[in-house]
Amino acid sequence: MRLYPVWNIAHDDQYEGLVDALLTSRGLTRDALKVGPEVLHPPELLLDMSVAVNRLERAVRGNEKIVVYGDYDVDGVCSTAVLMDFLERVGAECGYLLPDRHKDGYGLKPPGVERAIDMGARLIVTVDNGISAFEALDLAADRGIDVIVVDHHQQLAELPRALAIVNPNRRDCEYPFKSLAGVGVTFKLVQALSGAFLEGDERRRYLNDLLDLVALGTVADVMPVLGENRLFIQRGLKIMQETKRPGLRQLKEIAGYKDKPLKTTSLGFHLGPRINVAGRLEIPDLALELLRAANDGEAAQMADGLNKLNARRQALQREGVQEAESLVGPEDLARDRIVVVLGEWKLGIIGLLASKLAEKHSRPAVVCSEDAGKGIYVGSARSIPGYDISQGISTCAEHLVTYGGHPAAAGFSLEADSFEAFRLALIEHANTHIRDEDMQPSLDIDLMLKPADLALHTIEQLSELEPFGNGHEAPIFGLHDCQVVSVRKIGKDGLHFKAELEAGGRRCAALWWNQGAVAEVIQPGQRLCAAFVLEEDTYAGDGAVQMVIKDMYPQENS
Ligand SMILES: [Mn+2]
Repeated sequence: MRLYPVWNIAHDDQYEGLVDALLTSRGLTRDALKVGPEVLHPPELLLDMSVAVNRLERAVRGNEKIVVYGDYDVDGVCSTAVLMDFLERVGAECGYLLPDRHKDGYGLKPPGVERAIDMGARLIVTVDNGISAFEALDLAADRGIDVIVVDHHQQLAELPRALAIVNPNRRDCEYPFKSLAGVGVTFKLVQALSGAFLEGDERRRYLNDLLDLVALGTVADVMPVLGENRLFIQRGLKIMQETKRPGLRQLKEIAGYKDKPLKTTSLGFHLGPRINVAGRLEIPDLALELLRAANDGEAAQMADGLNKLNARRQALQREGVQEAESLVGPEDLARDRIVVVLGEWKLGIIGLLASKLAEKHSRPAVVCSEDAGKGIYVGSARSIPGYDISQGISTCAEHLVTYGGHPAAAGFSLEADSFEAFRLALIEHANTHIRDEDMQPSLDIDLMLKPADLALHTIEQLSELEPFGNGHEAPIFGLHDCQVVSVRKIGKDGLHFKAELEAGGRRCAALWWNQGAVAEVIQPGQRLCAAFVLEEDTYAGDGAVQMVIKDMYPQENS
């Protein structure tokens, strides 16, 4: 039944105050978790901000056409929505373009510049992309079009040619918080620019009301829930609860949040995927149109369309995982420390397939698919802690056409003829750089809980630390000596595991999603070690709490 052979317990000793012990083991202070306006840095600390603001103000006042060029993922769509919202609000001549993942690929390219020029652009603003758009930006400069880059991706060796590059991650930018999403940087631009058009309470309210979009993009881009992002997410969740945007209202409703409070995870797992799916299977414009919808009637139709598309994505993903899985044999797993498969999948889901394979086999996974009819393969890779997949892939650069990414996730493209050489080179690299222990699934546990804290007061204390999310997850606790009182399966076909456990004289319900079979091998009276997240048991009510099990094993020597 044990899923993780290794439990990394950050705090294994007795503790006095639960919250203090948690903060210490995370290397955080109460100050670091503040969400007041004092955590915001002046937008002017971003290099080139004043150049960008002045040029945009001139364009708005002079009725010059501004074209916003975004991206096809949630962050890119939300960034575009935020800037368009402001430009329209102040009466600018403006329009937007989003790339089609299947036709255009990622980022602004020369044909994108041509399209903007065809729309009459005098000024292009790239949001959530642009830092590596060398060729496109050279073309724009040659054609006399100004470009403002608003991005958060790492710069490559050089900076592209642009009028202004607003990006906390350009090497010469000293902005103190580097983990803004694209939509976070876009918000900072609007914050600075709004000073020229709005004032006082009106400006403050306007900026505040943008935070629903900022929160959605930030969480979906898996940015840490720390620093400025904490404020964006905490405020953004509140704004979204009562959002004025028909699109977000309908999206919430179709995702099951009509009367249910939103959490960070709601954005990441329920709202985000329904926005993302537009660019994965069709075009991202469908998602942007939803966010920009003017009334509930049209928004409801659009949300319904995206919801259906998302169901199709889930089905495609299920089939894809099975098919990819069938290409991985036991002999491959015995020999190779990385999974590399080639098939015919929609490009929008290969990253999702790579994630599933990496998770299942506890090793990096690379999924390649042919870019229909072009003789080019496109690949997406996901890694495990301890192996930098982006670096691994770049050592195989001689076989590749394009590549880029982060230690945990990367993408690339190559000629069909180069695939076998690339595959062997990458496996060779992985086999020499991944250690046995890197492939052992491990679970990070914050601390060993006192049985007395198996209670509602713990949940109340933890609420002080919210919002949780990437970089600051809901705490996982460990507990020894849990005696099984009763055990059963619940849900359709007995899918889930449910038990009543007793520790230190306290009884507590335990629920383990998708692990119903474990109920067959556990008997009342047995003692267990459990790792779990503590939640309020809203089903039982009356202040009861429930352990949502992450892992568990029988305790033998006690
Ligand atoms: Mn982004």
